[in-house]
Amino acid sequence: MKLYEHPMSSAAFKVRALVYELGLPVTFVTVDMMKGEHKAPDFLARNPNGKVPTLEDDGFCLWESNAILCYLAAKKPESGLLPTDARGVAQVQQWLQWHATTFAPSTGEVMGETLYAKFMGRAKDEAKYAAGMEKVRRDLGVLEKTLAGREYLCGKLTIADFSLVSALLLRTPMGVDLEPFPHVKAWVARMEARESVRKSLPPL
Ligand SMILES: N[C@@H](CCC(=O)N[C@@H](CS)C(=O)NCC(=O)O)C(=O)O
Repeated sequence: MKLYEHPMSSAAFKVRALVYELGLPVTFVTVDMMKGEHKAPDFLARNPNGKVPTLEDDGFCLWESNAILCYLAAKKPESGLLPTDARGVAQVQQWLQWHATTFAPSTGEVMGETLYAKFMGRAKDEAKYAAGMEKVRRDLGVLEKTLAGREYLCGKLTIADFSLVSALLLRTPMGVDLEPFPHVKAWVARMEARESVRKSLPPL
């Protein structure tokens, strides 16, 4: 299997971490986004969105990081990272969809006005940053309530934890303070203590 990715992509990070966690035979291929490799015809043939991460497994191409997490975890059912009982699988899906529809967009707004603005050499839009940060705090409140009294989002470790924690890895340059959210802070520390996660952290 090949994973087309980029070291600074939080969407790619979670897939790298799961690959290490499961010990799967996956070759990482860095896509040079500065050179526009993700918009080249050969890449678009694998993923018409022109985005990383994209997985290729013996001619089968898959995109959307959360779908890739499901695919990889399904290859190792004994890991328990993707439950198979009705409630377990639905709960994991709940968090994956909340990530895609809610948490990734709000953290993305904050990332856009900090790291990406800096990277693109443009000024930070303070109003957009403040609006994004308000949404991030709202979402951290949801995670805080969930993680009170449990170690992982679904009780035990699942791919949902890998997916959601990815949005908080660059929290320092994003200016996100976890002090008011002690349960979230402890969960992030728990995830970052895993070798698979440490090996995948963005090079900052
Ligand atoms: N929802 C997608 C998001 C993928 C995504 O936005 N990837 C970014 C890097 S983090 C990208 O490739 N951006 C290039 C572009 O939009 O042109 C996922 O979870 O895989």
